Amino acid sequence: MIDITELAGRLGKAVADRTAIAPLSHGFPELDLSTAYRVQCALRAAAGPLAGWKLGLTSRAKQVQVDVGEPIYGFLPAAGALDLGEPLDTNARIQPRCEPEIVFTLGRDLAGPHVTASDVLAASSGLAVGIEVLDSRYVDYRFTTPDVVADNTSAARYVVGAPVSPAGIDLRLVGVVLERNGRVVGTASGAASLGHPASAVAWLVRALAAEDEGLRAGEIVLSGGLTAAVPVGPGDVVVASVDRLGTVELACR
Ligand code: 0L1
Ligand code: MG
Repeated sequence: MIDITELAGRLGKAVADRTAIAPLSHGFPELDLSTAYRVQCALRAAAGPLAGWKLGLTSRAKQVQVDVGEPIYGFLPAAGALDLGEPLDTNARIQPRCEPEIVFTLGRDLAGPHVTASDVLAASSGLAVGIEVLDSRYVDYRFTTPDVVADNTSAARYVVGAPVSPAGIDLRLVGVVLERNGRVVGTASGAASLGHPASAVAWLVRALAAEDEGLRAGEIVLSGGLTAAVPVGPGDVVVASVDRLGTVELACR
């Protein structure tokens, strides 16, 4: 029988030791998706105040990169936020990677099993460009879907730009550019995330509804990496730009 607390403890120890571990599924081949979300839930209970949620693997580029073919979700602890201009300490991480995100801010609560992309847009008070820093606790980012769900979808840190009004922006069509040290390393459009980033958020709300949970006013949602994530190390500077939403820069030390 799987001990949820013990598995959450292994992942927490990997963070504390800054040392990647073997996928949990190697020792526990019976680890399934619902058990993995219970492990993630145990991590959430220990993570302090929540800033919001994140989608993972909503774009083909991301699914191909880690060879996992379905969307997943995780949580964003408030303590994971990087302020604008605050550098990422890569020595505090195991194997950090950065990816560009379209970030929603909820203007009101949103929950329920039938929520649509239109509902998400109507409930959102702002959109912003963000950079998510991933840091898989598994060696070389090799994992099964339950493994990565248990590991809170590789979430580590995130930085979010100033929000703009969603009015009049067709998120499917906005262009996305990811640069590292002045070179373009990824491009996409908003449609890369499940056809529409708001559809990705609607998927999240429906998934949370199955657990009697939902989004709260003021929470943010990272709607899913739009390009493959790029590895970063000391001295790197990553810039994510999204048409109509702006640009965010993250320096690494
Ligand atoms: O936020 C994401 O799309 C990442 C989900 C987990 C897979 C990965 O580590 O790249
Ligand atoms: Mg992401």
